[in-house]
Amino acid sequence: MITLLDYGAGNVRSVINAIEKLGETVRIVAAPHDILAAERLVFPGVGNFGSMMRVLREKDYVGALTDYLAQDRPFLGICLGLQALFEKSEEAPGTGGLGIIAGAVRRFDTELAVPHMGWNGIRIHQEAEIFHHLSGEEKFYFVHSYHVVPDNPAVVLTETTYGETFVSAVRSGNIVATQFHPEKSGAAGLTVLQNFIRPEAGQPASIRCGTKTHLAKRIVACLDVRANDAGDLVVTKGDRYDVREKGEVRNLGKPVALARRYYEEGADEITFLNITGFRDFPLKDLPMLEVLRQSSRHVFVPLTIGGGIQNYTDPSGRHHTALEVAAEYFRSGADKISIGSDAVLIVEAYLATGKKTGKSAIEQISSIYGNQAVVVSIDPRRVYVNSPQGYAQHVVKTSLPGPKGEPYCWFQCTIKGGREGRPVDAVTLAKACEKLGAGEILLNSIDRDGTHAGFDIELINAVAEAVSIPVIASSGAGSEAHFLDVFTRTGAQAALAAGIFHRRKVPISAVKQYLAAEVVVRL
Ligand code: 1PR
Repeated sequence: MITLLDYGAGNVRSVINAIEKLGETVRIVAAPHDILAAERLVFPGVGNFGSMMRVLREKDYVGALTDYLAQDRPFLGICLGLQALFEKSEEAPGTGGLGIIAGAVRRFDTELAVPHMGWNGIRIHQEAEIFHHLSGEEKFYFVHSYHVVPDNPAVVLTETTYGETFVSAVRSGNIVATQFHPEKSGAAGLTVLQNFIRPEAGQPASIRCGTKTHLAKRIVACLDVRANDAGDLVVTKGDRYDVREKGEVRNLGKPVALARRYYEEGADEITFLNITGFRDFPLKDLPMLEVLRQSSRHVFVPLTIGGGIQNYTDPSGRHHTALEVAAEYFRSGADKISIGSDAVLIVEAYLATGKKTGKSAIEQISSIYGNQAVVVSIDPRRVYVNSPQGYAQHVVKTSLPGPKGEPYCWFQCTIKGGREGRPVDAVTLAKACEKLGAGEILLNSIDRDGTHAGFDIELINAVAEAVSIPVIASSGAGSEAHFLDVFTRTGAQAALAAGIFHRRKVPISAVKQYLAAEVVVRL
C-alpha cells in the first residue's frame, strides 16, 4: 500500500494511475495521522510553492509530514514535492518550506525558455535504488520554472543541464525526491516508481557526474475530437479546419485507442482538442472527461486538453468559471489545459485597458495550477498586405507573397475554430498571454492545417522570437523533413502533428529516427 499526499492542486490522477498500473494500491491522505501511518509516502507537488505551503498548513499536514521525514521513513517527493523539502523559495518570498534539507529554491536564470519543459537527461551522482534497471541515459519529463539549491552537496542525487546545471533529484537516507515527473516519463518513469514501490536488488544505473544533459525536442500527437453526426465521439481531422468530407465529419478513429497507440509509438505528449467546445459547455460533455480518465490509465506522458475552457452560464442560469472547468479536467487526468477562443477575448480586453484584472481564465488557472499548466492555442490565418506601414499588427516580410503578389503579411487570430477573424495578431497575442501567465504557446496555422505542405516557418519564427515561453509548432507536417526544418530553422521546442500520424503516413518513431542525427530527441 502506497500513501499519497494530495493537497488538491493539479493532476495527481496520473501518479495514482501509474502506481495502480504497477499493481499497488493507493491510499490518499485524508487527515494528518494518515501521513504518520504510511508505509511508503509519495508526495506529488503541483502548482505554486506558496499555495502548496498554505494548503499544507491549513490542512494541518506540516507537523505530521515533518515528523515522518525526521524519522527517515520511505518518501518520494515529485516536483514541488521536492521543493517543499527546502527552507524557502523565490516563488513565494516570506513563505517557509518544510526545511528538512538546508537550502533554497531559485528561479532559472537563463536566456532559454522558462518553464524548463520537456524531456531531459539526468547525471547520477550516487547509487540509488530508484535507478535500478536503468542505464542512466534515459530522459525524464520536467516542467518547472524553479529548481532546488541544496547547501550540502552530499544530498545531490542527480543533476541536469538547462542553460545552467541544476540539481534534479536529492537523497537523504530514505528520503528521495525528483524534480522530474516519473509518472509522466513513460517506461523509464514507471521503472523509477516501481523501484520506489517495491525496492529490490538490481543493476544500479551508472554514475556519471560532470557531463551535460540535453533537453529533447518534443513530438506531440494531436487528436481533434468532436461528436460526428451520429453522436459518436471521434477523432477527426481538418483540411484548413474544414473537418467535413462529402458532408460527413471525417472519422479517423477513437480518441482513447489512438492516444494509447501514440503513447506506445513514442509520442512525447498527447493533446486532445475538443474542437466544438466553444459552442458546447464542456462539463456537460462528460465523454471528454471520460476520454481523459481512460487515456490517463494507460498513457504515461503529459496530456493536454483544450476546447471550451471559458466562463459559462448553463441553461439553468448557473455560472461556471473557466477555473472550475479546468479543475475538472485536471482531476480527470489532464496535465495542461489549452485555451483558444477565450484567450483572444482576454487579450483584447487586456490590450484595451493595459491592466491585468487577475480574473481572466489565464490568470486564475495559472495562479492556482502554475504557468506550465496553461497553454494558449492560437489559430491564426495569414492576411497579406502591400506594406507594413499603417498597421497596428505585427507585420512581417514574407517569402511566400499573397495572391496579388503582396510582399508582407500579418497573422490574424481567429476564434470559434477559425470561424471569426479578430483584429489582434498572433505575435501580439502570444506576448500578452505570456504576461498574463500562460506557460506555453500552441501555434496552429489555418493556412497549413491538413495540407502536408510543411510548417509555417515565418509564423513560428515571428512568435518564438517574441516570447520566452516554449512554442509548439503545429499544422502542415507532411514528412520527416518538415520536422527537421522546423527544429533547425525556428526556436520551436516542440512540433505537433495530426494527419500524418492518424493516417499512418509517417510513424512517430520514423520522425524521431530521422531527427536523431541532428536534433536531440527522446528515442
Ligand atoms: O476555442 O478554446 O474552444 O478551443 C478550441 C480548440 O480546438 C482550439 O485549440 C482550436 O485550435 C481547435 N480547433 C477548433 N476547430 C478546429 C478545426 O480543425 N476545425 N482544430 C480546431 C484545429 C489544429 C490542430 C491540428 C494541427 C495539425 N486545431 O489541432 O491538429 O493543425 O494538423 P496536421 O498535422 O494534420 O496539419 P476553444
